[in-house]
Amino acid sequence: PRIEAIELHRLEVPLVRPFETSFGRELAREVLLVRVRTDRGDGWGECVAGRDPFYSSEYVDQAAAVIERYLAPALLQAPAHHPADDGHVSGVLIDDPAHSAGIWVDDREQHAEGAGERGTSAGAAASIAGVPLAASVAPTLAFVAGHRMAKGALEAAVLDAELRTQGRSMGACSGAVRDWVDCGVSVGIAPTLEELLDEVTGYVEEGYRRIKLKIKPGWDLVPVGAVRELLGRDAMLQVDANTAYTADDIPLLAGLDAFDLLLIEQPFAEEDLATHVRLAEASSTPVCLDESILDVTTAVDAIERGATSIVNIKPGRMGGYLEALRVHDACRAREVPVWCGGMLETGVGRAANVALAALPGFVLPGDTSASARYFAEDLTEPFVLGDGEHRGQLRVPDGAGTGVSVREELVRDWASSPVVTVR
Ligand code: OSB
Ligand code: MG
Repeated sequence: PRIEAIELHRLEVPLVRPFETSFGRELAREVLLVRVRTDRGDGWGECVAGRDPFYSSEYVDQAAAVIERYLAPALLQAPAHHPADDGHVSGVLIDDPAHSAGIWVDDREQHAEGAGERGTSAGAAASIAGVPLAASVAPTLAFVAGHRMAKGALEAAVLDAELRTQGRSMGACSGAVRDWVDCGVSVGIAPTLEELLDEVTGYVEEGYRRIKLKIKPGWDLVPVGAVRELLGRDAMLQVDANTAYTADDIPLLAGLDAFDLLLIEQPFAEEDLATHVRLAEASSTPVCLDESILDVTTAVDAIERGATSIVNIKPGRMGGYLEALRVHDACRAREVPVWCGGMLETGVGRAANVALAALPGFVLPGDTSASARYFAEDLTEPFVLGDGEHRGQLRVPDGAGTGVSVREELVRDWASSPVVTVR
């Protein structure tokens, strides 16, 4: 496909309950959607940047500006792409009538298909073959420093468009090994302990397989202890500090060891791997990085230094789904468990996250909760937790691209500013 226009859609979607973290309180999700229009159909991507530069230095006004001014023009001006000069995909042109046109597949995928596997013999890399346009996005945009969330939204939209033209689903072609994924839920800081316990009780009744509590100084040992008591010893429980602590808090954080947590997520600043190493040495609770993991290089570095023994993968934070696959592979090769984080995405971003969570290295439940945990109405068909053996799980979409369709009337109705089109 050839990119003909890139649209930016800004929306404000109310949350069903306020979401409070150590860095602030949100009542609505400010959503930036990117639609890539190609000569062969459209694709959608969701930017994970928040309204304010609190979780990360990126924020949504800035992401929209950098896309409009730098990134979208660069993609539109990139020379028509030929798989042969891609470097990422080397292979032969397969003329498969199942696809609307010939697609390039590399040798690895042919072997996997030939073996009747779902693309995952042990150690096989989980990259998506045959998506030269999506694979060209990161190299084309590399001239802009940083702005990973903005880049990730564009790559997601291009990948969706390209896979749709091929009739291939994101999960199946990136090496998914399961049709349903285990879901956890991220629980915000509550006004009172009683409200926290009520909220957690509700999620347990809905079937969530793991609880994550947001913590901050003054909201840590007591609420975590109370929730552990409520859940019982065997339930999966973890905490996320979103960088709210400093090295002086290491003894306090080591006190969380009493609660048998799965992990403690990002207690210290994004740049501060050294203090994470010190906590890992002082405590028995595994340290898991979120904000610090910017790409595969920082992931490997953090693992090798002992700053993280579990990794939270968010494609948007790493500049895209293809980099997220590289982080997955690097972690898997080092036997480091990963799980799929979330950024309060609508169905557009959630669909890609759920597909990612179906990969083999994702051995812990993700922050891939049902649509109803966030929104009264979702922008796509809603994600709903399963029943019976699929209690606490979401089904991996199997339609082409992300496998969900965007309800364009809602995108219009909930718009918070006019659509920007770059041609
Ligand atoms: O740190 O994981 C985080 C939401 C917004 C920004 C950062 C984080 C979160 C969450 C919620 O924890 C995850 C979700 O349910 O989408
Ligand atoms: Mg986090």
